[in-house]
Amino acid sequence: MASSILANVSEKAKEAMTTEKSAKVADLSRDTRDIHSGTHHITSDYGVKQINTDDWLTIANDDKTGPLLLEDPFAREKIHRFDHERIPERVVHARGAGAFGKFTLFESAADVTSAGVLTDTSRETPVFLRFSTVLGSRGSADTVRDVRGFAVKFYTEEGNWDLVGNNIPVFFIQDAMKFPDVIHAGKPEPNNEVPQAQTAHNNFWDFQYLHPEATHMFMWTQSDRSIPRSYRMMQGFGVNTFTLINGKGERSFVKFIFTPDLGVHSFVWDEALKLAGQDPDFHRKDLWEAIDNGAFPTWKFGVQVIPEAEEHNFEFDILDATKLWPEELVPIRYIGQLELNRNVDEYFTQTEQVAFCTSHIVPGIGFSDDPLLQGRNFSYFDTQLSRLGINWQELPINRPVCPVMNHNRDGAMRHTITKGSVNYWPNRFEAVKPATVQEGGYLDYPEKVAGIKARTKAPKFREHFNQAQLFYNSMSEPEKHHIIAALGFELDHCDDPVVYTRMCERLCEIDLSLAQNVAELVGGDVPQQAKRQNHGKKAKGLSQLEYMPEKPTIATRRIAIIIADGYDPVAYNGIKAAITAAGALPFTIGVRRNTLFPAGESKGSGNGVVPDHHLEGMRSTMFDSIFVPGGAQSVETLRKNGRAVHWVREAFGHLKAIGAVGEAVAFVKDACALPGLSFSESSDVVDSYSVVTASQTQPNSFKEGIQMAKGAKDFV
Ligand code: HDE
Repeated sequence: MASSILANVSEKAKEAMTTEKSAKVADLSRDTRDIHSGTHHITSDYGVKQINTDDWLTIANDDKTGPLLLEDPFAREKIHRFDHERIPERVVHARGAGAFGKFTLFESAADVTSAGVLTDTSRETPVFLRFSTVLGSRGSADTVRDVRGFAVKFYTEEGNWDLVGNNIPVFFIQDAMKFPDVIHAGKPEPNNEVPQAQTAHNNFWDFQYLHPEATHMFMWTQSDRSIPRSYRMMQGFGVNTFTLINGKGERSFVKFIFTPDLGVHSFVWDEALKLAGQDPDFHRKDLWEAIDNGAFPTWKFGVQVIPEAEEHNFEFDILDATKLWPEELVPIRYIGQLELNRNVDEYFTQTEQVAFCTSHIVPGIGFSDDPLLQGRNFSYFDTQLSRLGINWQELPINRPVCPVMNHNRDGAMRHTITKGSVNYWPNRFEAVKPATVQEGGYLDYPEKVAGIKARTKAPKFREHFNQAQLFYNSMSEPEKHHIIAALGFELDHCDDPVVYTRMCERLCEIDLSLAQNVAELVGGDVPQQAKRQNHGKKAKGLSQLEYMPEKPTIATRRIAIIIADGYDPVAYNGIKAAITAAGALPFTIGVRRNTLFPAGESKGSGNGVVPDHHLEGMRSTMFDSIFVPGGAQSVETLRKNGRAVHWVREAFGHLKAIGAVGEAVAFVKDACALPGLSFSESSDVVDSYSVVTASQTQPNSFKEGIQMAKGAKDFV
């Protein structure tokens, strides 16, 4: 890792991590052992010290190795433990990355809820957040096109509140009963288990067509939202409609939203595709490194609230999870902040064993009759039983930080020892009794329910296209292009004409030019007429261009500086200082990882730089931007190096900011030259939301560094 300003922060961060313990981290320390503290000997699980853990007990002769003895308890234990290391992976969201953090409030929401976590501004509530992809197996790649999970466990003083959200505000289906179908259709096909972690196949798109309610959501998944640059740069949405109940017993409907302070940013598709092979752990590492470096990611936490009396005032049903609540109609009220500030100590016991349940709510928060939520409330507890067993809530990562006491008992692997002679209520000792509401007991909202038992939904659930149009209309031009290209890619992978032809017809219900463009690309019938008039309306907050950080920043971005022997040391040191001063991460990429020497110096001079990586070890895709310092000899070497040229050209193709000084300016121009495209035209092409150009964002500190670099007037 390159040295950077963050290296200093890192020490502070690490100190904070060890000294400042949240209630949850303190709680976990009861079950934590540290292999680095003190001197330990290897023991068996039953505590006996072992003298040899490499050789199975055998009957040996001087010149002959004999059969192994089954009697060897150490060898058997080691193998048994290994044989059973795996537990079933999650049926969806199998691949994930998690971290600890805290939730704080800057405004009380006491007018709408009595929940302590949403009203007490003096509290710091510990949280654990697990990000995930949905479709891939545990070993699949991070950067695939997919929805991302955003599951937050709030360890509140009144019990655990699990807000199990996604980075997209709506869902494919309206009723939980269809969940197995949508997931089966998206997962690998059953005959050959192909493809892995992809929606680009016949079954997925077959399902999308046959379920018009999925239309709005698939437009989101075909947008840049489903290829985020980082877990730190995406929004989180509770998706379902929950309720809030205030101290006066009044109920409102609510949606929960997290918006990242770093802004919402995405890859371009070609980057995401390549990274899936070049660095399948890209997002996992990105999160880990940021936290480890003290660059703690933060999100603003907001609520959209609709008073109970206004439930039916909208043209959509507010309990339909395929619809969002446009901000123009229901503004977001940001009331809190979520910060991630501590990496896990062990992946399995924390990130893998963490288990969320939408049914876990605390006083002041309730469910609604959203049919997707109601089904989820059943499903999550159920899935933990097969993944972790009935006592899953006792696992250190899952147990609450407030007292837990009840008459639930036994079950496989029960851990808690409860003393006393009764395990039922009521009992003659009045031991362990229900709480009153005043004592903090959960009061179910007395909702009046009446109706006919039937498999049906309210009429507004039958409209599926208005918000798909709203979403498409609200995109900027580049975002629209990306959606067309994404649909073009996905449907190109469908070889059944029924699937792609029908899908082109479906697109015609959203927008004629969208349908025409995609149909041209994938070989569908190019429609001449819209099947449904586009209403032309737009809404706030849907285009991710609206989520640039308040103060544009390149902090935590990865910038590669490419050099060979004979590089210009002034330019090199200048740009490195500038990048560091802006809080970004400079990585020196050399033609080799052995020391490289600046202009005028050679081996033995004692000067030079040891690159972090060499050109073959990394790819431009792993960096947000690249910079090439001058130095005649260095630039000449790079010109002759196909990989170096490819780095520059590829970064240019991904619309990244490319910097160069001195001799390197001509090299960069030549490497990027495309027939028919002059450099001055192309230099204006900046994917402003996937890459923030350094010069735009930190003029002062950046300029200072640049001024140190020779040839600043030629800076590209
Ligand atoms: Fe999930 N979902 N889901 N889901 N979901 C699971 O629970 C389910 C839905 C989400 O990091 C499972 O513990 C049903 C919407 C996340 O551990 C399972 C329905 C949203 C995670 C399950 C949905 C989500 C899960 C699998 C349709 C966004 C990962 C493992 C009604 C709001 C949590 C597990 C983690 C995981 C069921 C739809 C988000 C099987 C039945 C909508 C982030 O219980």
